[in-house]
This record gives sequence, C-alpha cells and structure tokens, in this order.
Amino acid sequence: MASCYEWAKTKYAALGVDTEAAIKALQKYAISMHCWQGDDVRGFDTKEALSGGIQTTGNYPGRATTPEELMADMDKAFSLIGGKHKVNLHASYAIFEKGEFADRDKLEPKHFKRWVSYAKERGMGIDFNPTFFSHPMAASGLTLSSPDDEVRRFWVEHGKACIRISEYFANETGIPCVMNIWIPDGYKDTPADRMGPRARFAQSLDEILSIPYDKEKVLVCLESKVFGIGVESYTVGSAEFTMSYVAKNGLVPLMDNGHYHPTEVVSDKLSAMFLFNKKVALHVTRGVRWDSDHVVRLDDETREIAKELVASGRMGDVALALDFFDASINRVAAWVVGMRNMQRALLGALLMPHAAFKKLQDEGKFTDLLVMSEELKFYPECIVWEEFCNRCGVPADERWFTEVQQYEKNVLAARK
Ligand code: RNT
Ligand code: ZN
Repeated sequence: MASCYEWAKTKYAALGVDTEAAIKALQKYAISMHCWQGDDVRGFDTKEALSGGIQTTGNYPGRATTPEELMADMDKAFSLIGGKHKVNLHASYAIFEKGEFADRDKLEPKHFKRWVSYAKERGMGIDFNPTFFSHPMAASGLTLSSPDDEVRRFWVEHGKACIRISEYFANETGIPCVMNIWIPDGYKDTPADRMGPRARFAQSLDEILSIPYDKEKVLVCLESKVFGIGVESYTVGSAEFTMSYVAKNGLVPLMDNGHYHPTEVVSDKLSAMFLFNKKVALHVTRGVRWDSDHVVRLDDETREIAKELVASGRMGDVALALDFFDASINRVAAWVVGMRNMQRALLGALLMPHAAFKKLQDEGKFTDLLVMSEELKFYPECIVWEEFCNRCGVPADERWFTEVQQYEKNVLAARK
C-alpha cells in the first residue's frame, strides 16, 4: 500500500501542484523569530517598565530573566520548529559583562557578541531593532520627533549605533540584517501641530541614514502604525509617512498587520506594495479588536497573507518576522504555536494551483474559482505537513507540546 504521503502527492499532482517543491520551499524559508516573546519585551539594559503604547498582560510563571535563560528558551522553541530561521533582537537585549554598561546612544557591536556566537553556532542570521521605548529619554512619549533637541539627538545617536551593530551582525553571520525602525511617538489627543513632529522625524531619519553603511548587508525598514495605547489620536509614523519616506529613500516598508484600522487587511495591501518595492518586510501578529499582539493563529488572514506571498511569486522578497507577546501562557509554547502556524499558512499557500486559479479569474469563471478554492480547503495539507516535519526531524502534531511541558517542569518551574 502506498504511504499516505504518496496518496496526498498524487491528489495534489492532479491539480498541477508539486508537493515536493512545496516542502522544499518551506524548508528553506527563514522566519525571523522575535526574542521579545520570551521575556515580555523587557530586555536586559534597563529596569524601566514597558512603554511606548505596547503592553504585555499576564504573569505566567517562568519568564526568562537572563540572556542564558532566554537563549535556552529560544533553543527549546527552535528545536520544535522545522527549518532554519533567524533571530530577531531589540537593542534592549544588549548583554553587558560584569560592571559594564552603555546607554542606548552608546551601544556597540561588542555588546551583542554573545548573540553573534549564539547565531553563528546555529547557522542563523540576526535581524535587529533599535529600541525607542522603555527608557527615561522616551518618558515624554516622543523620541525621534521630539521638539527637545537633546532628546532627539540621543535617539538619533541610538539609530546610528544600531546601523553599525546591524552591519556587524551581517558581517559576522554572512546573512543580511533586516533593521526595523519603529517609534512610539504620538499624541493622546488631537494635536495642534501634526506637521512639526513628522518633519522632525524625517529630519532625524535623514541624520541616522547619513552614516555610511552597506545597503546590501543592512536592510533598513520603517514600520508604520495607526495608533497605540496613550497615542490614540495621532502617531507620527503613520502609513503615509513611512511609505513615502521609504519610497523616497530606498528603504524597505514594514507592515505589521496589527497596525491598521480593524477592517483593513495587509493581505490586500501586499500586491500594491510588491509592484513598487523590491522588498517588503512583515510583522505577522494577531490583533484582537485592536493591536493586541496575540499569538498568531492559523486564521483566514494569516492564510491570506501567505497566499499573497506565494501567488505573487514574491515570497523571496519578503522579510517575514513575527511580532506578538503573550505573558499569560507558556512563552515557549507561544513561540512554537506562532511559528508553526505561519509555516502551515505558507504550506497551504504553496499547495494551491495559483496559475490555474488566476486563469479562472481572467476567464471570468468565478463559480469554478469559488468551488475549487473551497474544495481545496479539505485537501490533505496535514499529510504534507507531516512529511515536512518528519524530514525536518520535528514532531508533526501536538506531541511537541509534551516536550514543552517537560521543559516547563524541569526548567521554567525552577525560575524565580
Ligand atoms: C509596536 C510594533 C513594534 C514592536 C516591537 C517590540 O506596535 O509592532 O514592532 O511590537 O518592536
Ligand atoms: Zn511590529
């Protein structure tokens, strides 16, 4: 009797879909896993509370509080996720040796050498984010757009430091570093002056980007946002600001699917972005009513985003990172669920007969298109997933969770 996989392969082949090609494409697709899920976005460089209009809620035991713990937790997660991925760091995760400290404006590559060893030992690349929040200099809620020149300068220096660190990551790992700039700046109530802060933000970005760096190695992104907690009326880095700045300066736009009005979807925006940008970066997250940064589920929008990446043929041009932080559940499990769901969404998209579907659309055969896309939902994706996981040496089903439960019992439970 042929194996289940052979049967699934034949079934997809009848639609013109090559399951082998799908598995291979998924195996080599690196997703950037955000370190900040492991410690509720606290980082190691300050004792400041999380600020900037983002929030973690919950107090599930076992949070990583040291670099060693965070790295061990990430290893546990990576061991249960097929394929090779990237590590996504924030500047606040600098690791200082005993007695050493450098403020955000003075950070240097050496403060990240342990992360470089971590990545190199595992053959991974590193992505990076300047941290414009959870810091006394961000207490006013304004950073790169601040009218206070001392504050603005401080953060400009931070941005420059982060470009140097990003280049160091790329040089050391041999893999380009995606460096994403997101600022929390904005106002709670209707501003008197909308233009001033945006003009200062543009000026600050010009200053940061004026330092020489290798544009092949460091891909600078700008992330937009529509609102945040405490900045409900106005954010400086709006979609129009970031898209225009990026287009004018040859940067990469970063779209976080929690950062739009609730009825807007990133899946519908991607094709337009692909037409006018060589590369596009994503933060895949799940907003529940608002930008709540819930763990990524295998929901319709995640699948639709994945479909757009594959159907457009532009999967390779997308720097895909996850961005969520849930402190109410096992944090390692949160990573694994989100990463595996993103992979499942991509696999589903890789198993669609896109050329045939496009043809149906162009020929106006909308009944056929509806019928086939609905039938496809019950095709044996799960069997191809199982084959993918087997080849990667990770559990295909919920057995991965047994390992996380063991880890919780043996490691996480012992943490204070
Ligand atoms: C905030 C942005 C930003 C952060 C991380 C921690 O709304 O999404 O990307 O979540 O940088
Ligand atoms: Zn984000």
